[in-house]
Amino acid sequence: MAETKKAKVAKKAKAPKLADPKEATIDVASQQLIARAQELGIDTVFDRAVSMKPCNIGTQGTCCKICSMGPCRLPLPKDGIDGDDTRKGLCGATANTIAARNFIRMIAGGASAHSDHGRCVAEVFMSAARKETEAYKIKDTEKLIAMAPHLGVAVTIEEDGETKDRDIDEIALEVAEVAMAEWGKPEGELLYMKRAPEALYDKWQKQGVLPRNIDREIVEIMHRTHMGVDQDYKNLIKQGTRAALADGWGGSMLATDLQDVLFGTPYPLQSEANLGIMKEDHVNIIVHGHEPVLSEILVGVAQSQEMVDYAKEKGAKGIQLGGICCTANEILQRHGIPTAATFLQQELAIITGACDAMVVDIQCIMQNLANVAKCFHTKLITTHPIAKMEQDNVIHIEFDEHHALEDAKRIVKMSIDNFQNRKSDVMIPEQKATQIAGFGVESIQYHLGGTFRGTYYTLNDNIINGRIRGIAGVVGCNNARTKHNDGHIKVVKELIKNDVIVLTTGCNAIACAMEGLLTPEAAAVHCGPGLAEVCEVVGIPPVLHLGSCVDNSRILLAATEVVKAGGLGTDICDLPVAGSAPEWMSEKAISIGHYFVASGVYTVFGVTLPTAGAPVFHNYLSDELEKIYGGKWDLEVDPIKHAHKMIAHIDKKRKELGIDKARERVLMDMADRQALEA
Ligand code: BF8
Repeated sequence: MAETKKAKVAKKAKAPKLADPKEATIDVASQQLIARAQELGIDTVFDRAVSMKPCNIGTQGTCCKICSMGPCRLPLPKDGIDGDDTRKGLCGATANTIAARNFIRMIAGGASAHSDHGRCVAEVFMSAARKETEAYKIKDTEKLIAMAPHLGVAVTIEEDGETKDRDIDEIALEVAEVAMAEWGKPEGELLYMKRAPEALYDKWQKQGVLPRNIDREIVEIMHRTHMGVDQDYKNLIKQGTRAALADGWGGSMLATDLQDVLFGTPYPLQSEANLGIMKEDHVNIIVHGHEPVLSEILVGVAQSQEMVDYAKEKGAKGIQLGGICCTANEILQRHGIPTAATFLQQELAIITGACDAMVVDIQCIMQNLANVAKCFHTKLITTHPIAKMEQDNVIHIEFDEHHALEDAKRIVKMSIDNFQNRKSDVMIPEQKATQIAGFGVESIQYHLGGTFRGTYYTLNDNIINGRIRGIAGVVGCNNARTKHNDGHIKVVKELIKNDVIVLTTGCNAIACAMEGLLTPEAAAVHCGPGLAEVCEVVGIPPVLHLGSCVDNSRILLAATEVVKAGGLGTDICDLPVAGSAPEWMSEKAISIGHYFVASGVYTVFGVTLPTAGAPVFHNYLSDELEKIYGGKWDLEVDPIKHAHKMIAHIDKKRKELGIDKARERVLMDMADRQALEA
């Protein structure tokens, strides 16, 4: 019988729209697994991005839902605004007020995520300093001694007219106490703000944006954006600036430093990246999230002979650990544990059918993991008291630093026991790439510092002579509204092709690793002649992996070191540098973007910015903030134009510094040189 029109319509309505794998991602491994998921009838974020469209008003930043008279929606009129902007909510809130409130609430979300992560590390640090736990010990005393003075903690004492080194345990305890106080001290300002170049610190002081403590600035955002409080977009963003600075130069920087002291400061090492790192004949344990406090212990336990033997007893050849998101970056940079996936590939790791356990902590964890895990044998284990899931197949093993080893052993054993329960065929893609990771402020100094001066002298010299045109910080997430990794890779390749060295963190770093850009060999293939020469001489990749998203603080400090080394101005905003997040999606990215801008960096985002519905506020974020801090926000969706906006800014700064001519000379060919010599 012929299908009726009604039945046809109903059938069409029911059939979910599916993503075209080749349109969804540039990564072949991901394309294969998206297709596999579709064959198995399992939806992934790529399919959901096709079937659910984003709200047009929300993306403009002009939907106000902070009270129950709304949501008040203030989209831009189709023909734009001619004359006065008369749009207002029920209370009279303008589009600028609404967009600014939403924007700084995103900063509050992002800053609190980074900073609460930092607090958790500080608590573990405190336990280690008090010797309350066997699992954690102060590992890097050199870094402890380097960070202590920035917190006002003395590393020497005067005794009998002599200067003596203080006891390291005493220093650790005092550092722990002072650091913990940074979250909630009743008066003063964040101590790390003085680590910035003096000119920048003075600017912040003059503007009145020095954060008082980390928590207060976030709470004040929630207060100011409550119904009927702050109704001036300039004043609102000023508070956003305080909170963002409290993130970058506070919570995140403390997280990075304390993690380095506890777990070791990263130095370059070799590893691999992409889903091809999983092994069919091994127990695959994937750790995912952000805080390294559990994953650090898991690494040790999974590599212990006891557990490897146990895995062999159960029929596996060994244990393969892999990471997703920033937990991946943390254990990669300190232990060389391979990276399995970026943010958007998390469901795909389970779709391989070979993921025996996925252990998650906090941030960037999709709730749909539980639904995908249900279709396979995968044990999905949540470990953090603030991050549970409602689905009943999720196991919660709450991790506590006081019984860290027992928790880690339980998790690893459970994963091994699950190896024999694999139900379906395993499909692990072949793709994986070699990566060199583990760079930081200290190792850049080692590789690109002066032999005698021990500073960033050689890096500066190469910038001044034009071999390196400038420095870009390219960071941030994936976003399912744009082709996975496409923006990341195009932006980075265009930058290095134009002799701009790239510092990377977060999911951009993972994308670059998957593309093979984190190897010294990539320089000869992808870089302009100046950068290629430097990379070859020094033996570094043109894209330096600086770690997780809290490690964006390493970029701030690297920029500060460049200022200190001299010859390139007196402030971060004088440097030929630019920032970028080509595929951002999280509130943390907005907080990071804003602390970069307020630290003097021209910062370009891809995809979208939630300010389009309030052009006056948007312009304030770019042009007006530049007048105050020297940094500005920008949006550019096209990756090549995006990179060229950054390069244009770098060239503008070179010109202001009077070093633009040097670069022209460097790029002269042999004939030009001979003509010059003649
Ligand atoms: O903190 S880059 S998707 S993993 S938020 Fe998340 Fe974004 Fe990845 Fe690291 Ni950062």
